[in-house]
Amino acid sequence: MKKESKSNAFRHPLEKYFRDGIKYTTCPGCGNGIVAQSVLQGIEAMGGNIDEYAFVSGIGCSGWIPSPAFAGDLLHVTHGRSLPAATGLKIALPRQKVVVFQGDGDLGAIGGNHFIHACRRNIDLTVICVNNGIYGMTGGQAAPTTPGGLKTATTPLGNVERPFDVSALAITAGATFVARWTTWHAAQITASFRKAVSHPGFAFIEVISQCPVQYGKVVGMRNDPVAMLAGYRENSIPIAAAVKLPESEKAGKIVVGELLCRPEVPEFTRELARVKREARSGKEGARK
Ligand SMILES: Cc1ncc(C[n+]2csc(CCOP(=O)(O)OP(=O)(O)O)c2C)c(N)n1
Repeated sequence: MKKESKSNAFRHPLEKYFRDGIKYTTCPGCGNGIVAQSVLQGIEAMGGNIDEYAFVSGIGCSGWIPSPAFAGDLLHVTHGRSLPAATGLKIALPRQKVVVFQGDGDLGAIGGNHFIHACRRNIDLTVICVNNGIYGMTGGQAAPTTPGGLKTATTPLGNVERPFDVSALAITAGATFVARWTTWHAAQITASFRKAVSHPGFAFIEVISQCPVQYGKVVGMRNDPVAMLAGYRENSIPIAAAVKLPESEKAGKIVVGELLCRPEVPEFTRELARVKREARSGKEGARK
């Protein structure tokens, strides 16, 4: 980890988690900065030792949240493949806290198959899906999370597909910790992140996040992150209230909160270690 600067000049309290000389790259108003800060606040609150973590990301704007800026171990891999890379890393270094950043396209489209199987295995990873509802980095094409009817670069007449609910998909596929927030809920993201990295299994946090440039352009909020954040505040309902509401009142709303927590389900790398121990102690031979 980097040494703390001795200069008297004002330093951002989280600057120590960034590599020297690297400029953080986002469009103005992008939600990635809020996601980065929320996660680093969680790391700070848990003792601030970034060497305990390994960060993995794929290709897309969200891939630049940890890489190359965070002053910790980083893997920046091909589009959609962060979960296979993170799985290998976790198996090789089971004590490392492995944190994966994925866009909704990276996770739900090209990486969709990897996602459902990582959930099913219940491998101890923390996955943060920055869901901006579009392909941000490549010019605003429709993603599997793009709302029906939306006119995007690839759906000029309106999107005829229905979107994935990525948190519901995570729950159905077998993830054992699932939370959904928006970038309006920075403190709640931090709290969920702390819980997720301590959770013994596949922990998934969906963060609905503003892309003022691409998504903003197609919904009439071009370059207006403040309006997008205000929309998240007005349209969010906590899960405790949402379960009592009829479906008709939830239409167009974002249900936020901790959606699932099942720490009792066996975790993949621990099960793998158990099977290896049993094999070494001769139990495998006994089964033959
Ligand atoms: C194999 C492969 N297919 C397609 C691409 C082009 N590509 C790069 S990023 C991206 C999608 C980005 O969208 P998302 O994952 O939602 O992330 P965002 O940029 O919105 O954060 C695509 C299609 C690629 N780099 N590699």
